[in-house]
Amino acid sequence: VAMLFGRHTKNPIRIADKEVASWTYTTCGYCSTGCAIEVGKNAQGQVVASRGVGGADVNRGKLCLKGMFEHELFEAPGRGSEPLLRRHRGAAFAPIAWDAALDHMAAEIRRIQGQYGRDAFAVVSTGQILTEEFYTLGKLTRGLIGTNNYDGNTTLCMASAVSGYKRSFGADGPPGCYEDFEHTHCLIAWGSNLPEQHPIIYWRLKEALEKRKFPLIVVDPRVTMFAQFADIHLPIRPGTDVVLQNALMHVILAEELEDADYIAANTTGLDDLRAEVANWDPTTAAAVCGIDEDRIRLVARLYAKAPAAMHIWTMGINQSTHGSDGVVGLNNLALLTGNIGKPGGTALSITGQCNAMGTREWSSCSGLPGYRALENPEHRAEIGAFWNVDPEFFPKKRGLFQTDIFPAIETGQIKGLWLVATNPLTSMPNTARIRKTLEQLEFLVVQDAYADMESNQYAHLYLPAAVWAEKEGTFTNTERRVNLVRQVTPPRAGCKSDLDIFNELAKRFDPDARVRFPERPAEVFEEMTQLARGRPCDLSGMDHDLIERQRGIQWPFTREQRAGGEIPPAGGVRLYTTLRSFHHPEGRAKLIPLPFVDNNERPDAQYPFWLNTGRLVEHFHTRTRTGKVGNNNKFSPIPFAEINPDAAAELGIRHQEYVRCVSRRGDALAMAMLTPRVPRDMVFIPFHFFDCVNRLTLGLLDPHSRQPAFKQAAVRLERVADQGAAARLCVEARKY
Ligand SMILES: Nc1nc2c(c(=O)[nH]1)N[C@H]1C(S)=C(S)[C@@H](COP(=O)(O)OP(=O)(O)OC[C@H]3O[C@@H](n4cnc5c(=O)[nH]c(N)nc54)[C@H](O)[C@@H]3O)O[C@H]1N2
Ligand SMILES: Nc1nc2c(c(=O)[nH]1)N[C@H]1C(S)=C(S)[C@@H](COP(=O)(O)OP(=O)(O)OC[C@H]3O[C@@H](n4cnc5c(=O)[nH]c(N)nc54)[C@H](O)[C@@H]3O)O[C@H]1N2
Ligand code: SF4
Ligand SMILES: [Mo]
Repeated sequence: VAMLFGRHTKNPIRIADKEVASWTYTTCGYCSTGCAIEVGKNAQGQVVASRGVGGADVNRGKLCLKGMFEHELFEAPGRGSEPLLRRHRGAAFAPIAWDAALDHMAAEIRRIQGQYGRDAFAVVSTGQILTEEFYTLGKLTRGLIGTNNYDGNTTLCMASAVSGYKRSFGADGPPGCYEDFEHTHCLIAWGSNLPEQHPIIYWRLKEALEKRKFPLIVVDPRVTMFAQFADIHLPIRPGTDVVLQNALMHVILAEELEDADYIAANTTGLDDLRAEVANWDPTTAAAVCGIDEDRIRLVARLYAKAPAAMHIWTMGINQSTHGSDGVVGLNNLALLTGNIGKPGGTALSITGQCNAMGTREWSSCSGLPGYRALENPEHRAEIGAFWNVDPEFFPKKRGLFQTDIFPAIETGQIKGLWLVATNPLTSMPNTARIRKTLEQLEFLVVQDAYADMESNQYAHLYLPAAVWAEKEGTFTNTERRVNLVRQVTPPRAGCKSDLDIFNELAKRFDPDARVRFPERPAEVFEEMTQLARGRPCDLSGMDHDLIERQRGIQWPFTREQRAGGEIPPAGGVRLYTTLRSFHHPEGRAKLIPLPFVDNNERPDAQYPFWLNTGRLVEHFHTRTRTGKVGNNNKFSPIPFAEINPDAAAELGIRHQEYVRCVSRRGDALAMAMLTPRVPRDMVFIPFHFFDCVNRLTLGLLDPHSRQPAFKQAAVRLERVADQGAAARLCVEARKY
């Protein structure tokens, strides 16, 4: 036995000494968990290591495998090193100096706006740059360039959560926090694969569960890692979460399990909600959502009878034609049972990208900074005065969403596009269509840390940006915690920080410097604190140094709190903790009825499988970063499709053979991974790979949030006769 197990020699494993001479505090730039990281440099100034920060409340010293190797991305292959210009479509890129590049860009923006109107130039940004950069881009776009077609990739991601929070509570902003795990008595997780996508939030949950047992219920059509850890797994039929929510509310109201006092004091709309959910008795609902009726009753009782109960959710809810409704449904459930604003009682949207919150709060994408609205004349006047811009220059309502900007390029309404840190040629639904759309642009600028990202194939101008901790500034995480990214190393030679790029461009639109554009991130933050006062996302008590000392501070944290000597996180642990503190009239939240319309593309004889898409723990999005980090990429260097073994047997598809997946939009090759994780009528393909699953997706849009239903489409599977050719296509097509 000793020969078979354990080490064969007594030599201890030695971890190579990285000879770190100094550590710099920063915050992870991948997911929205918001882990505090220290990056180590050796005596020669080389970046050699990352480690979790022990004193940081979020991660308490831990990191997931993306954070652990994050320092490797500074020098990863594919980084840009100089601006590149293509004189005409199809021409090769040629280097161009920064000044000339930015002059050319400003001239092209002016030409397009002059020729076709101000809104013919669109800006699509991201959830992955610093808040100070978002704020500056917003000032440039709203205050100087003046296009209303300005949005972010967050429309692919958090738009439904934003929309749902606004409809229910009157404002955006997740009301809960990770600490709620320590107080809750029942947790329902909807369409979230927490152990893979937010490993450190999952670790916080698991720690809470080890101290005190409470039921964990996971709603997901796949048997994810999270579902495997759950007490109850509800394998819902894709796209029908709203039906399950209505049935849960039906049971709660029928059995009088609601919190009548809370409802009377804090909400409006109970009668209309009651009338709608009356239609959704568990028997009726079970036939639509595929969850056994007794299970529905059991879960409703567990949830409503718990002294404090919470929901968390991610893309299984948001990325749906009922995304916004699904969020409202979770808010309804929480309001009916008085589970908002109390420890362990909340509806906490788990955010996606590291700074998806920062863009919601400060980028002016859908409005004006500090959660202000273009539709509100006072907000326009206030920001106009503060920026020294004529308020009449601002549009009076928000322009196109990101998912409507691309069709507007097709129709010729938009002629120029600036992509900042987003890669739609891989991440949008139906990428063959996106390819044709990008081809139509008169001028496309790609501003990205990596020159080899796919959308750059269609760029006229490429601007190489600094990445992550080559810059300084803040990110806001899922629980509204503002944390600091300190500059660890200067921008790679030839690259500029996004902030510097925005500031340089601002000079070209405002030669007299009428509008102030501070150069240092800390000064930009200081300016933001002035606009934050009195807003829901008030962070006026914060500054960069205090944020670093506290290892992140949750908003709201006001100047008054700081002056009064309150130490963070005194301010913003939870929102809506007091009577009628919502943002709708009278401080009441709205209970909103949710009729269900089944409008997805669904499996049929020709395309018999549901196509489900999502992520893997080792990769981040379109792999511009994790694809280059050996310790991430090695786990899944090529695309694969999870297929149920019974379905595969019927089609004669063997494990690890290549298969062709076909939808009404196109086809894609992937390796078959036979697993009972997916039901017999479903295929799951991660979306990290270029020219793969998003060639197949349909992406019907949610009517409120305009977010695509990335997780519902129909496909068929075909055996591939020539396995060698398929392997070559799959392997060789991957750049990394
Ligand atoms: N490792 C890693 N972590 C990440 C990211 C990454 O790329 N890699 N990206 C970050 C970002 S931007 C985001 S948005 C988050 C996303 O985090 P998650 O939303 O947790 O990840 P996904 O894999 O997209 O989808 C979650 C689950 O939704 C399920 N689902 C599909 N259809 C339905 C449905 O109809 N109903 C329900 N209830 N569930 C359904 C899928 O089966 C899947 O398991 O992750 C963040 N964290
Ligand atoms: N089928 C399917 N498709 C999906 C999803 C799904 O679940 N299924 N999820 C959707 C979701 S939730 C999201 S969030 C999107 C993500 O979609 P994208 O935003 O298109 O994906 P990323 O790969 O994160 O693109 C970010 C880009 O920013 C660059 N970058 C990183 N840091 C910096 C920086 O500091 N400055 C600059 N200028 N560039 C930088 C990266 O190199 C990368 O090219 O994908 C969506 N697409
Ligand atoms: S959990 Fe998210 S924030 Fe934390 S180390 Fe991993 S990727 Fe970074
Ligand atoms: Mo996302």
